[in-house]
Amino acid sequence: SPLEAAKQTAAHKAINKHVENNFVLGIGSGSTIVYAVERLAERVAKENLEVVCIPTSFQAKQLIVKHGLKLGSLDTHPILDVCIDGADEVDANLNIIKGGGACLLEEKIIASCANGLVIIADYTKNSTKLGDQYKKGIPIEVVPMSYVPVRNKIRNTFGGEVNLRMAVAKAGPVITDNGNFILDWVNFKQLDDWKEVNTAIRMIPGVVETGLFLQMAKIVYFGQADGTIKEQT
Ligand code: DER
Repeated sequence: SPLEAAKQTAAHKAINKHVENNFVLGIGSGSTIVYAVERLAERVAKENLEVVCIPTSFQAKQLIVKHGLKLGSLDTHPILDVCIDGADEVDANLNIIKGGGACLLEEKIIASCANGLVIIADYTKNSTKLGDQYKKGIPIEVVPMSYVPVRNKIRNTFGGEVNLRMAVAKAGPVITDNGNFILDWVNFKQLDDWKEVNTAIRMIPGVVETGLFLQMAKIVYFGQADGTIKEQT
């Protein structure tokens, strides 16, 4: 499909351009990253590259192992050369919503340890203001016992609606790789400067992390349906 082709185009571009021998690279989560790991495995085999991959989720770890790539961790590699990851929406100021796959906590930690965060996405993620295109809300990871007061505080302070993310293949709420719940904050007011709101939300006791990756990416590759790539820096 054009969408899958767009994901693959962006993924291959990032791997071809941002991975060098002896690199330590963060591997993101989601569906677009699958194409990136496939291309990485090709390059490692063809060019006999030495790379260590640091996962941002159980899914990423499975991908790394499945493709026979070297698995590392922050214990042995606390500084990464690059982190490559997907996104749910990117605004005109390079503010990004991530967490559609409920992996935002480790994604943000790994991204923060990398010398550069490279985002790969299909054209549907290219937006002007957060919330224009992506309607599933800003994910917020919370400690399970706190989700009701946290939900109420966000709703009362910032407006919109806040929903506990329920699982599909499991009864009850989604449980993240770190044993937490995800709240999705929908119908929020679309802002230009998200820094203040993000900090205020993160200060609420019980909030672990938000899916707002503000000015963290150094470049975004948007794969297009016609096989070309749009870049945003
Ligand atoms: O959950 C996440 O943060 C993922 O990276 C998500 O933002 C991108 O998922 P996709 O590549 O399947 O669209």
